[in-house]
Amino acid sequence: METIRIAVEGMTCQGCVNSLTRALEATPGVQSAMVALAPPQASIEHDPASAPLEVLRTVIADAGFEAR
Ligand SMILES: [Cu+2]
Repeated sequence: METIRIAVEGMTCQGCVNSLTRALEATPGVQSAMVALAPPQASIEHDPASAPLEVLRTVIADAGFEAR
């Protein structure tokens, strides 16, 4: 497992934080996700082989946010 930190744009409230956390943690290869509003970012513990950065970016985009 590796931990990656991704800046996320578009989150405005705790509901955004919760929905993105759920989306990330439902992703195969993601062990855990810690999402924060200030600063807006996600710290994701993942297996880079099964959940590479491109996949994480797609999950964030599908949840309605934008990975920076
Ligand atoms: Cu929100």
